Amino acid sequence: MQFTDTIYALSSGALPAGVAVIRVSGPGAADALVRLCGALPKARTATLRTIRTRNGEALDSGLVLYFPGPSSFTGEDCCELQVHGGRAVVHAILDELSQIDGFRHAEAGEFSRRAFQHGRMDLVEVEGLADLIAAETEMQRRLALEQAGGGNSALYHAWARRLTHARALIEAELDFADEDDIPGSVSASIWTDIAALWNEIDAHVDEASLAEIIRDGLKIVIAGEPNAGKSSLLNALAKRDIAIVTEIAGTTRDVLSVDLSLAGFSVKLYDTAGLRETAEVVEREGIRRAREIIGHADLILLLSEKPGVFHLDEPVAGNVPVIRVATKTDRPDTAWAPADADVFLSTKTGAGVPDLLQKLTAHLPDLAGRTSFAMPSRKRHVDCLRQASAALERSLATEGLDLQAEQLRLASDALGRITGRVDVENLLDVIFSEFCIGK
Ligand SMILES: Nc1nc2c(ncn2[C@@H]2O[C@H](COP(=O)(O)OP(=O)(O)OP(=O)(O)O)[C@@H](O)[C@H]2O)c(=O)[nH]1
Ligand SMILES: [Mg+2]
Repeated sequence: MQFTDTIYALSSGALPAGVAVIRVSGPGAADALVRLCGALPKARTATLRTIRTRNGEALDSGLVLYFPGPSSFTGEDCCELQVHGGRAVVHAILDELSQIDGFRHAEAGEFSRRAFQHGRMDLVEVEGLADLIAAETEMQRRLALEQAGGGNSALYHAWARRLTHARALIEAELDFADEDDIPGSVSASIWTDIAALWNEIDAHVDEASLAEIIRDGLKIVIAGEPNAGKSSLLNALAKRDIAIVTEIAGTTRDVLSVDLSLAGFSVKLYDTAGLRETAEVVEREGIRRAREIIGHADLILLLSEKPGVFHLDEPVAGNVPVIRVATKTDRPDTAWAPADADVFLSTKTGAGVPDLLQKLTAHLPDLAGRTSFAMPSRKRHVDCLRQASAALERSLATEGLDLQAEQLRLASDALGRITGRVDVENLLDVIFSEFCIGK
């Protein structure tokens, strides 16, 4: 695909900044450099130049780079201007670019979209790049980097190649079925591999929940009776006064949440309304919301200020761990025995908070020693992988080579949709709109 217009945008972060990077891509990129900075600099070499208006007035000086297509980020001729990150400097340069015929400001994600359309990145890599830009924790970075660097794509391509091989063998067998000297069932050997592939895809899909925890964070819900000290704990862990704390039982009504980073993982911590029977309308709605979020928790911190009342009426999925937390242990009037709770803490003195953090960390996925982070990180991937898996299952259960081959083709198409080799036009707007301008 050939674009006739040239796009430009500020690709670095908010102004003012030490340096701002303005990116240009399209057929006019080289001409723009000559017009703004004099002769075209050597390809892919940072060169110090004065950037001028067409009347010769200096706007700034900075490093300019020229990346001739097709081996550039977008696959087109590109250039980058690394200038002083002042608002007026950047606006003056963007304004100068806007005066050039065929030039326009880029839309969100448009550089990446051009890269995809010129075959420089596939869809999984594009999504990985969006995640890498958004990554806030170490694990998110590793997950996104694997994907942006082509780790997942390589896996899907390898699977697609195995399917192509299998389909070729079946075609051969169908073509020569009438000839007696062709040994029967050339294709028999492929079904062992298809069964193995089916298992591999299912094992890969099983990792989606891990990827979800890495990407979206582990959901930890603080629950318990009114006044147990739930909001105080949220504030203590967040190290900020997020939730209102009072001595009145029933203070918290809405579900509040805060994002924390714990041992490289993203954690979403929720504070909820204290659970009790009440006729008060607002509090009842708060308790309904609390129950709802408890139902979605990956881990529950059940708080109580006195022994013997760790009680949760809510249905909790069988495998969701519940940590019993004794609160307000600084108060001399309550006697706790070691077996009464899993963690003993006081947000007033800070005692027990490190122990709680340690126990939380123990519930995070163990990724030590893991070398590959190729996991399906989006629902879109999981949906396609499930379709591929279902088609493989049908191929193994179906009688008749041509019907089986048709199922293998469906599996292959489903894999192709993940990377964007197969009909994804309708998806592109959704995927690229996740990007900000300049990416
Ligand atoms: N002594 C002592 N008091 C605490 C501690 N933690 C909380 N409190 C007090 O207990 C009261 C209730 O605290 P909150 O954090 O609002 O309790 P909550 O569980 O969020 O209460 P609801 O939102 O009403 O369900 C407040 O007066 C806090 O100051 C603690 O570690 N020690
Ligand atoms: Mg509260």
